[in-house]
Amino acid sequence: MGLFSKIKNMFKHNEENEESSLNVEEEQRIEESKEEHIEEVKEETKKEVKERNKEENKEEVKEENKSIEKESVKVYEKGLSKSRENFVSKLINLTNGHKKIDDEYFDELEEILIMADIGVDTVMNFMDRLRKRVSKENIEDVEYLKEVIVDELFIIYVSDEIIVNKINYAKEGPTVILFVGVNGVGKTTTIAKLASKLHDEGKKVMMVAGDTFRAGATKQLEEWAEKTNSLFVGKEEGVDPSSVIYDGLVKAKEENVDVVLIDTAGRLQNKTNLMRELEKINKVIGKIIPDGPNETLLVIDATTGQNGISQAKAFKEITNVTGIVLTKLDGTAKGGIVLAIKESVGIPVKYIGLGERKEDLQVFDIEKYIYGLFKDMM
Ligand SMILES: Nc1nc2c(ncn2[C@@H]2O[C@H](COP(=O)(O)OP(=O)(O)OP(=O)(O)O)[C@@H](O)[C@H]2O)c(=O)[nH]1
Ligand SMILES: [Mg+2]
Repeated sequence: MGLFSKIKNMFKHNEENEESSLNVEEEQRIEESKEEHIEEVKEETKKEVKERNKEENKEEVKEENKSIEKESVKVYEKGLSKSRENFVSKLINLTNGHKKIDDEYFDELEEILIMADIGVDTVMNFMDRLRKRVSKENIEDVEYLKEVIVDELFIIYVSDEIIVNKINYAKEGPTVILFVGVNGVGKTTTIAKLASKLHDEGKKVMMVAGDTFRAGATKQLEEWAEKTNSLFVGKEEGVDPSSVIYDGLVKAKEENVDVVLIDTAGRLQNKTNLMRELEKINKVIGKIIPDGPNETLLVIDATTGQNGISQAKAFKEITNVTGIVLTKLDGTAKGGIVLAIKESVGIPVKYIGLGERKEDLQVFDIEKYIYGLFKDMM
């Protein structure tokens, strides 16, 4: 089965589950009432009661996870609607306009992919592979080729690697996540969204205002800390960010914080200065948290297209970026940038921003992404 069909079935299955889960609930209720009856008759030991509670909790968590998962698919669908309308309608027009798969077809397809911000190199690679596959498998049906295209786009992302999009949480002590990126890409709001999610998971969160450069940046973060019930450490404008971070991490250890989110200023005008500053920050973090930072997340604004890719390449040179947060995907019709980042930068996209609400920050999932992008074709 092709990946196209696999993804299609996977999410279809999700929708079907919604109906059938009623029956499961009913069955469960009957089971539970039976159990209650037995309980009346039989005296149970405390241990047995405890065990059952554990099981029930597990079921509750399972149900909760299912609904979070459904919500997440919806966020992807909604957030990628601009890209989907743009990309899929072009792809459908291409299919309708061609009875045969010929050079003209490939040229048009190439243009569509480049316009979707997939990146020239990535597209060239993709076209090579597609042409080979078409000739090897003797593909003549343009309708079927649409599915092959989705399959191949998926393969670009996955290649042979295991995709590590999970945050690397510390086994012990605070997990330190450093946020870097140029002005206005969404660092601070991403920190706020993530803090709020972590708080919902029961984690104790601290925000550290390492952007001491921009007037008002500290105040802005402090307000987010209040709104998200996070601890906050910040100092006045103009002080050395490393000193704020030092104080923050000392306090985080004292207060048994689970996750520390550090905001930074992202001026790229002077690469050497930024590199020195980040080196210093990393050194200070390492002094207090030997494994820290556990993550350095580079925030990129998806609406800036190839410019964002250049930023990723530049930051990769100056510091150890462990993951990318791609914001404002909802604001672009060129959602293909996710694929370009993977191929041309080689750093995993860990989170994507699909809107301004906290729920709109999602762990990046290639299958949901492909589904969000091609739903109307499936
Ligand atoms: N539509 C949309 N807007 C977003 C998303 N992420 C962030 N934004 C908006 O982008 C704007 C800039 O966000 P900030 O978090 O202030 O960016 P920053 O990187 O901290 O900026 P500086 O502190 O100036 O360097 C804000 O208006 C956010 O609401 C997203 O995923 N979708
Ligand atoms: Mg900011």
